Amino acid sequence: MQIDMKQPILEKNDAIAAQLRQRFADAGVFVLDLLASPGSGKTSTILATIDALRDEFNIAVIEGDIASSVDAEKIKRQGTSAVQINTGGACHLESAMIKRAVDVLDLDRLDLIIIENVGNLVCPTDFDLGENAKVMILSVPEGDDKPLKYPGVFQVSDAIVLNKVDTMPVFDFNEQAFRDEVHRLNPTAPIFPIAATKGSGVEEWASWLAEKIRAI
Ligand SMILES: Nc1nc2c(ncn2[C@@H]2O[C@H](COP(=O)(O)OP(=O)(O)OP(=O)(O)O)[C@@H](O)[C@H]2O)c(=O)[nH]1
Ligand SMILES: [Mg+2]
Repeated sequence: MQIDMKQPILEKNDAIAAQLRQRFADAGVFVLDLLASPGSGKTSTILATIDALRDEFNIAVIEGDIASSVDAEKIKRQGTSAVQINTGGACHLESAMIKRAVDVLDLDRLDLIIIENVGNLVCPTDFDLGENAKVMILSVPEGDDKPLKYPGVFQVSDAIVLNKVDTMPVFDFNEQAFRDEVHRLNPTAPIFPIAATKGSGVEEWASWLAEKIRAI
C-alpha cells in the first residue's frame, strides 16, 4: 500500500492560499514571495527595494525564519512594519502561517507585502501563499550551475534577481551560461543583476516590481 502524504498537505495549503488571494485582491495589495538560499541576500534586497519604493507605496514585510527575529528587527529599524514567523524547523512557509501574519496587518492601508521565505531552494516552490508573484534570488557566490541543480525554483519564478554582482571578479561565475540555462527553463522570466548592499541594479528591479503593483 502506498500513502501519499504530500497531496493532502498541498490541497489544504492551496485552499487557504485561495482565500488569502481573494483577501489580497479585495484590499488591493500586491504580495511578493521571495525565494532563495540562506545568506543569498534576501533581507538586503528587501531593504534596498523598500528604499526604492517607499515614496510611492505603503509596504509591510513578513519574515519567515526557522528561528530568531533578527530579520524582522532589521526591517523595523528601517521604519517598515514587519511580522516575524518562526517555523520551528520547517523548511518553508505555508499559507496557514501567512494567514496568521496577515491577521495582524492592516491590509487596507498597504500596497505591497514582501514575504521573505525560509532560505531553501527546494521546499518553498510547491507552496502557494496567495501571492501575486514568486521571485527568486541567486547570489553570485552560489555558482552559475544552480539552475541545473535546482530547476524547479527557476521554473516557478516570475523574475530572477542575480545578487552580489559586485563579487563577480572573485568568483568564477559564468553569467552567460547562467542566463542561457535560466532562459531554457523559464523563457519569460527577466533577470535583474543587482548588488543589494551597494545599490547597483536596484532601480531596474524596483521599476519592474512597481509596474506589477500599479497594474493590480
Ligand atoms: N558583497 C555583497 N554582499 C552582500 C550583498 N547582498 C547581501 N550581502 C551580504 O550577504 C550576507 C547575507 O545577507 P542577508 O541579506 O542577510 O541574506 P539573507 O538571504 O536574508 O540571509 P538569511 O535570512 O539568513 O537566509 C550579509 O553579510 C550581507 O551584507 C551584495 O550585493 N554584495
Ligand atoms: Mg534574511
